[in-house]
Amino acid sequence: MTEPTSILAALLSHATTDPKRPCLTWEGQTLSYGALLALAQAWAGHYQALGVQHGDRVGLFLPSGPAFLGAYLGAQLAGAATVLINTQYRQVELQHILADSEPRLVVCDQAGAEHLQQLASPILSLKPGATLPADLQPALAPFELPQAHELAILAYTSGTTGRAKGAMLTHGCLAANSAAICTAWHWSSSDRLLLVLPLFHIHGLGVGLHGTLWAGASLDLRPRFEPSDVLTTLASGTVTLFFGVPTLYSRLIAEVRHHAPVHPLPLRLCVSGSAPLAPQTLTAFEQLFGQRILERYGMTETGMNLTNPYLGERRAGTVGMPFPGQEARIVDLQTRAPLPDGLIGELQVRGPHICAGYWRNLAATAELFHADGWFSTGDLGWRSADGYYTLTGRARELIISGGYNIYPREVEELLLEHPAVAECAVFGLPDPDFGEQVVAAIVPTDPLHPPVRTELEQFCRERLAAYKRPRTIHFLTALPRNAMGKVQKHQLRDLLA
Ligand code: MLC
Ligand code: AMP
Repeated sequence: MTEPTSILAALLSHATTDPKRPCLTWEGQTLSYGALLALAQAWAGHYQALGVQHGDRVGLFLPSGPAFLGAYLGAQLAGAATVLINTQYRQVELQHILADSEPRLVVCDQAGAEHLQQLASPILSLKPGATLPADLQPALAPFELPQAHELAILAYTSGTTGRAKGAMLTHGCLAANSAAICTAWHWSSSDRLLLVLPLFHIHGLGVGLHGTLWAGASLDLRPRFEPSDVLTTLASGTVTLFFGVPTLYSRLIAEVRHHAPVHPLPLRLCVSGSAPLAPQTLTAFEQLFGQRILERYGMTETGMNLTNPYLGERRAGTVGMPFPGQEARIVDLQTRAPLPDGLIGELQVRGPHICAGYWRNLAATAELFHADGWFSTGDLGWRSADGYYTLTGRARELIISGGYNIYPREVEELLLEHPAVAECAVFGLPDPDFGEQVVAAIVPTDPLHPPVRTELEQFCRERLAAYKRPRTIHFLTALPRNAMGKVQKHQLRDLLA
């Protein structure tokens, strides 16, 4: 049998051969493969009736749930690409993403509608708890499955300029990544995944949802991460897989330390990614739960790139080796020539999982997507003689807090809009819960009357996702700069750590 060329084709195949097979459990309700396909078809018909055409974009500003799945898969079935929008995004992010992607419409819930109101895009607002629009319209024409080269998702990921770029994920690259993940992790139709991560980022969507649909497996989907609920479910024997960012694992460890004793969890596999997993977390989790977490490495532009082995040594502090069918190498930062094992350089990856470039941004695409197929990740690391990759840092400035990426420049640009801020530098410092936290050093316009911290906090919160606001603010008389005038963030980090 030939492999499906899209996640939709995989869904269609499972829904046709075994329509009653359970696919999704949400708040006590189970949706079968057949029911999920019917939901996607109803959404696709509605989009068609609203004028969504092949090649259009549809924005999704929705929390997890069946409505997300229907709206997402339905848009693709109608021939449109979906623009993923984190529900925490506010003015600054929303304005940019909507102006850049020009969606035909944005699907949201009522909370989301409030934030979208002043923005130009037409919205389709769902009633609370609804999985479909109230005024559902029937389809006008039959649907065709998308082709591999067509755009499935625009996933916005920030850059050094502070302006997020839309990674163009095609149906083919998403399918190739799911196939590789399922092979590497032995994901089969008998698996059941507990998923508490949001669906608007590649971890929850591209790994969790797509892997499930690819394998014909099932998903226990939750609206959010509640440590005690997760532990109860993991201990119940009803799921076989769990995926998390490192913060989830350290919070689970903290949770049981209050409620001993603990028994080994009856799971097949726990996976961590999106941020570095501290070896101490890996060890503590294994001691408490009898599960050695498998750490993997991914990126919005590529999906999953490197993984510790399912069988074989899961080496602490490393992110393993390329997934099947993919390549990786370490290159010199300046010359981009490949480096021998053991030397630190920039990680590049290549394979059918790499996205098609950045939406309407040829310059940024040319900088990172090379003609010979290699993609420069911006992550630094080295390869051991036996093939394991270790990440050591990043070539570009980036703070990862609880698995969310924060580009300092975006926060700096916003702070500088505040009249009381003359200069500022934003950087990351270690945080016991989130791995890293956002810290701002600010030179006030009037040194005798520095701005009130809570006011700055509110200023950020209204304009950017709440997780991006500085947790700690220091007021300084000047920022340390080098001879070229460039702010020395490492000095600030040492000074303020
Ligand atoms: C929430 N808050 C955060 C935060 N998450 N602050 C900093 N960093 C974070 N990650 C803040 C909120 O703004 C709020 O502040 C307060 O914490 C409580 O909010 P909450 O919603 O109740 O938080 P919680 O449920 O505890 O969320 C923590 C979390 C969540 C770890 C579960 O952040 C999360 O789901 N992270 C995963 C993100 C993810 O999926 N990343 C993958 C990207 S893809 P206040 O003050 O407003 O109350 C990728 C590629 C790859 O990276 O390889 O996977
Ligand atoms: P995003 O742009 O949100 O997709 O985040 C991708 C970035 O997350 C990568 O470039 C890495 O810096 C980081 N990342 C993902 N997985 C890991 C991991 N296992 N260890 C360290 N960093 C990771």
